[in-house]
Amino acid sequence: MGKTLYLAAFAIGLAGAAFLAVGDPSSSPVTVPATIPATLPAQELALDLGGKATLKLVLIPPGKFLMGSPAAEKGRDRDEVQHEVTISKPFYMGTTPVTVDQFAVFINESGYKTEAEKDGWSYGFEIQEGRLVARNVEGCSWRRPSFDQKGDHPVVQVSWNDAQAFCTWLSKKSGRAVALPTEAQWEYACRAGSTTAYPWGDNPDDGKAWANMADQSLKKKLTVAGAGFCSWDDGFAFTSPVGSFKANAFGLYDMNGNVCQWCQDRYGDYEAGATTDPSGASAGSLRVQRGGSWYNPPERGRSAFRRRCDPGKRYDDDGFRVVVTLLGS
Ligand SMILES: [Ca+2]
Repeated sequence: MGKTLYLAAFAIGLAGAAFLAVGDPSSSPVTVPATIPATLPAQELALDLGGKATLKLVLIPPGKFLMGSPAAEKGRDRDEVQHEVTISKPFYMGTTPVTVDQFAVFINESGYKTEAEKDGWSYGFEIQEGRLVARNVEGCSWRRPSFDQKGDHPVVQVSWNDAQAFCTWLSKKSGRAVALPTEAQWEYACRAGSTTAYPWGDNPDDGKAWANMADQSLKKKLTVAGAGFCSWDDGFAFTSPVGSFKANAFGLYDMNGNVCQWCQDRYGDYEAGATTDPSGASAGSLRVQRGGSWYNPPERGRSAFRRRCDPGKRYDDDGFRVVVTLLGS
C-alpha cells in the first residue's frame, strides 16, 4: 500500500467519517483533512524485550472489509458467514508470530511456567510407519516440541492462557497495551485488502511462495495422508523460520500457515449484519485460532477459516502473534 493511501485511510479513521476501502483500486484519492494531528503514529514499532530480542510491529490503518467467505468458496465452513466489519482504529500488529527466542526472554525474566510445563506433559506426536500418531508426551513443551526448532521459529506448544501471560508481561514491560488480536483484527490484517480465499488468490496451488503448510516436504515423512497435502514443496515439513515467505500488503509474514495463531475472542456465531470492532461471543469456553499451520492442508490456510479450541490446549502447531492498541485513538 502506498504512503498516500495509508495516510488517507488513517486520516479518515481519525475523522470518524466514511472509510476508505483499503486496497480498492476504484477508490478516489482522498485529501488529508486539516484535523489530522501533527504527529502520526509511526508506521513501525519495535518493542525491546531485553536479552537482545526485539518484537517488530507494523501499523494497520482503520478500514472496512467483508469478514467471512462467500458461499461458493472452496473448503468453506458454515461459521464463516460473510458480513461487513469496520475496524475503527489503527493498531499495530506483530509482523511475525512470536518466536522461540522472544518467548524465552519472557520465560527467563518472569519465571512463568507454561501450562505444559506445569503439567509435565503436552500433546505431541510421533511418526510411526508414515502415520502421525498424536499422543500425550511427558516433558513435551515449548522447550521440547515434537520436532527440532531454532530460535527464529515460531514458538509452539503455547496455550491461549500462556499467550495471555506473555501479553500481560510485555504490557507491563513496554508500557504499551499488548494483547492478542481480535478475530476481526486478525482477518482484516490477513486480507490486507484482498477479497479472495487466500492473499494470493483463490487457487490454493498458487501459494508456494506464501505459506508453510502441509506440503510435499511433510508428505515425505507422512506417507499416510491426514487431511491432505498441498501440491507444492515449500521446503519445511514442520515450522519454518518466521518471515521465510512473502509478506502481505500490510507487511505481515506468516499470516497463513506456519503456526495457528490464537485470537482474543471467544468462539461463536458472528453477529448478524454490519458491525464495528467486534470482539467475539460474550459467553462460551472456546477461543479462536486463525491462519492454519504446517500441519494443515490449504483450506485451513484460507483467510476466513476459523478454528475453535479450548484455551488450555497446546500442540505442535499452536502459536500466536500480538497487537498493540493505540490508547486514546
Ligand atoms: Ca510445509
